[in-house]
Amino acid sequence: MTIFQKRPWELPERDVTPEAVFLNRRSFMTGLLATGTALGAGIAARSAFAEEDPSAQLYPVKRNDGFQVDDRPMTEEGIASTYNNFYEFGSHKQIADAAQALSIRPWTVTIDGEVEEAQTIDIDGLLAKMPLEERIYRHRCVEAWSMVVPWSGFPLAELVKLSKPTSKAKYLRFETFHNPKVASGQKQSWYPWPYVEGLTIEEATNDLAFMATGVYGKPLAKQFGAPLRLAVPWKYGFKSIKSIVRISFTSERPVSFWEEIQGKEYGFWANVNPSVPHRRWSQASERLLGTDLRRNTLLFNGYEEQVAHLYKGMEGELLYM
Ligand SMILES: Nc1nc2c(c(=O)[nH]1)N[C@H]1C(S)=C(S)[C@@H](COP(=O)(O)O)O[C@H]1N2
Ligand SMILES: [Mo]
Repeated sequence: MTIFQKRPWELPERDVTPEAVFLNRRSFMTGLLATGTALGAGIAARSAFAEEDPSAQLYPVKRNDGFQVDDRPMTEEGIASTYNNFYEFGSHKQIADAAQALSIRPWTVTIDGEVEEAQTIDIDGLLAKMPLEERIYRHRCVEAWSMVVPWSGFPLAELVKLSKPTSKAKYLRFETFHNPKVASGQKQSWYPWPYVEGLTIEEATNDLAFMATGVYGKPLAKQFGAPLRLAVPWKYGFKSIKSIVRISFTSERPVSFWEEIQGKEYGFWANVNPSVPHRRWSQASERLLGTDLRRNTLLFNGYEEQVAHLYKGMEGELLYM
C-alpha cells in the first residue's frame, strides 16, 4: 500500500476536498480487498481483547436523556470504529488494528500540578468511584467530517472535584501515553510527543465536558482512546485527547500538540464555528461519516446554549481555530 508521507498538518486537507474523499474511499476499499484475511484476524483479536477488559461488566450504563442528538442519525459502530484519528498509530484513518497493540491494563492516571496532593489512580478504581452514564454527542473533526456517538463515562467535573485543585489552578493539561514500541507513530520524531491537550478549569467543569470510558454500550475499543479519553463536543475533535495517563492542573495555559505543530491553524480554543474558515478550507459544512450527506455546521457544534457564556468578554481571543 502506498502511503504518502506528507507533513502532518497537510494530511487533513485530502479529507475536505471531494476528490480526496473519493480517493480515500477507493484506497480503503482496495486495502480491504487486499488484506481481507488480516482484517478478519484483526476483528477476532479485537473481540478477544474486549473480553479481557475487566471493566466490561460495567456496561451498558444508564443513558442520560439530557444529552441527545435529534437532528441526525447515530453513526454506525462499524463505521466509527474503523475510521479514526489516532496519530500515535499512524497519520491515516485505518489505525484500528494497529491500536490493538496498546496494553490498557494495568493503567493509571497521574493527577498533579496545582492540586492539594498529587495522586496516581488506577483506572478500575476510578471507574468504581465515578457515576457512569451514557450520553449521545456530536463529534466534529476539524477536517470537516462528523459523527454522532453514544459515549459512556462520567463528567470531567467529578474528576476535577476528586483532584482537589488549589486556587492557582486555572487550566488542565492532559497527556496521552508515550510508548514508541507499541505506537509506531511515536517513532516519527517530527511530532512533539506525547499528545497534549488543555482546557480552562471553567471549560473542564462545564456540564458537557465528559470523560469517556466506553462507547456503543461497551468499554472503549482501543482505537477510540481506551481506557480514558476526553469528549468536549463543542470543540473540534482534536481537543478530545485519547488514552490519557496524566492530568496536570496548571496556572499557565498549556500548549497543545497541534498548536505546537502548527499554531496558525490549530489554536488552544478550537471552538466549532461554521463562519470562521480553517486557513486552508471552509468550516461551513461537514460530511456525516458513513454517509454521503452534508450538513451545515452549527456554532459550537450545536451546543451554544450550554457553552457560549464561557467565552463572554473574550472577543479578542482566537476562539474558533
Ligand atoms: N492521543 C490522541 N488523541 C486524539 C487524536 C490523536 O491523534 N491522538 N486525534 C484527535 C482527533 S483529530 C479526532 S477527530 C478524534 C478522533 O476520535 P475517534 O477516532 O474516536 O473518532 O480524536 C482526537 N484525539
Ligand atoms: Mo479531528
